[in-house]
Amino acid sequence: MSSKLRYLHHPASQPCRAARQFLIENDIPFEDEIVDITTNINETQEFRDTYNPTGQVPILVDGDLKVWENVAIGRYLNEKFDCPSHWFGSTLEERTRINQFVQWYAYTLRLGGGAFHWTIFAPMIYGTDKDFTAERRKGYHVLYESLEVLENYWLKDSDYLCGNEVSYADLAAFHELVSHDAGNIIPENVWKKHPRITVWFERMSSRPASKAVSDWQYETIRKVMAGEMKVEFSRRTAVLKGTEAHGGHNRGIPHLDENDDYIAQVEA
Ligand SMILES: N[C@@H](CCC(=O)N[C@@H](CS)C(=O)NCC(=O)O)C(=O)O
Repeated sequence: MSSKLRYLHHPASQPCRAARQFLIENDIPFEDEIVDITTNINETQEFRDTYNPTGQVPILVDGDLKVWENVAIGRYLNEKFDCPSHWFGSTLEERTRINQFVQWYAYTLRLGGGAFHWTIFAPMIYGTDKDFTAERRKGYHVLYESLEVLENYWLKDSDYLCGNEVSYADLAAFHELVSHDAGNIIPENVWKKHPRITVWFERMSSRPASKAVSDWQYETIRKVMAGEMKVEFSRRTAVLKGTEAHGGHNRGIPHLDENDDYIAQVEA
């Protein structure tokens, strides 16, 4: 059996692309394994028991160890391979700023991915006759609030989000915006209102590894939007959990809603 790291991911996934770019940027050898999240394969009990109880990707397998959550994967690799210190910081202050960013991003910019998910993927998952206005509005709300903070705080005085060198924070945020960019989710006038984000995004896009990791997303979403391609989803649950506005999208997954009796079931 190979002792190489296995990286389970899907190229449409923002967190998967972030950690994959980290592997590539640092020349870390790994085996790519695509998990087809257009199906329910990752929701099976077997997948959850073997890899990740949440059923999500990315997942890094290193021997018996399974690491999930993209930032935890980045941190693990950073320590294991003693990567250059700009990725996760060298001083206490630098490390803290990066920690602060990745915690902030997880419940803001990341959930703003709902603007993309409910615009581009949801009609292919649930059908084009369904109305996702509420989900899209929620996604846009979180996304636009996050863009304000990126522009006026994280990028206020520096070329990168956590200083003047690239860090893991930039990879995590960049791949959120790659999806929005590929799906034309952010209108031109909104980009224009955020000049620092625009320049930073171009700077990040010019990295060779950014291109290698994002090409699939740009090409696939371009074809989908041009009507040249339809991604066949055989699953009927959301892929970006936590961005729903109504219950019922995530059958099998606890989702709190006025019609949901999950708490009652647990308490019984
Ligand atoms: N907090 C996780 C989120 C990972 C995540 O959202 N993965 C999505 C793809 S973007 C996924 O696996 N969705 C499939 C599913 O939930 O069934 C991380 O940052 O790694």
